[in-house]
Formats: sequence, C-alpha cells, structure tokens
Amino acid sequence: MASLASNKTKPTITYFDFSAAPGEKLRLCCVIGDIPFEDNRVKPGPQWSELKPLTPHGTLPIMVKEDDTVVTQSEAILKYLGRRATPPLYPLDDIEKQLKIDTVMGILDDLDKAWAPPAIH
Ligand SMILES: N[C@@H](CCC(=O)N[C@@H](CS)C(=O)NCC(=O)O)C(=O)O
Repeated sequence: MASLASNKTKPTITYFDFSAAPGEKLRLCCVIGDIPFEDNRVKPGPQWSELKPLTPHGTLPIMVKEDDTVVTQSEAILKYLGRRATPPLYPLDDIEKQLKIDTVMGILDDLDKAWAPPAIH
C-alpha cells in the first residue's frame, strides 16, 4: 500500500526508479555528502497512480524528513541536503558563493529542460 511514511533516523527520498535529474541529483548529493537516506523508488504505472494523490503537488521527488515533514521541489531539497552534507556541498553563509552555485544550477536546469525528453506525463 502506498504511503509517505518517514524513517525516523534518516530522510526518505522518493523518486521514480530511473536516473532523471530531479531525483537523481538528490540521491547523488546524499551519497557524495555522506548523508544516510532511504532510497524509495517508485515505478511509473499503478504504483505511481496510487501514490500521486498522497503527494502535496502530484509530483516527485519528495523528501520526508525524520520529523515527518514532507518537502517538495528538487532544488529546495538539494540545497537543504547540500547544507546537511559533510563537509557542506552548499555554502552555509557565504552569499557570494551561493549566488555562483545558484546561477550554475539555473543554467543546468535550463539545459535539462531543453535536452531531456519529458519522462512521465
Ligand atoms: N519543480 C518540481 C518538478 C517535479 C516534476 O515535474 N516531477 C515529474 C518527474 S521529473 C513528475 O513527478 N511527473 C509525474 C507526474 O506529473 O505525474 C521539482 O523540481 O521537484
């Protein structure tokens, strides 16, 4: 049965069972940043149809934090995980570095939208 249950000891990242950018970048951040996480992979089709209405915006990825908070939007999640990484992969308080990283992230997002075929619609 589909649910958004949390793992009380680590964040749960739910995304489709393939390596498209929105979810895969979160998995990579956890691996590179040494953040233990529950890798919850959903198959397109009936499994996704069952879970979709339970998600805040009907899309993946989502992260369920240890305190049960459900978070959407891959960029927000990526920055959060980047700050939690050891050492941090996103600057904690250097606004000039944040600006540079955010700019590169925006360019990568533009490229992804231009090149990637829509995965699930
Ligand atoms: N702005 C969102 C976009 C999320 C999004 O569009 N996810 C797609 C997969 S990459 C999705 O869930 N598609 C399935 C659907 O709309 O039913 C983010 O970055 O997290």
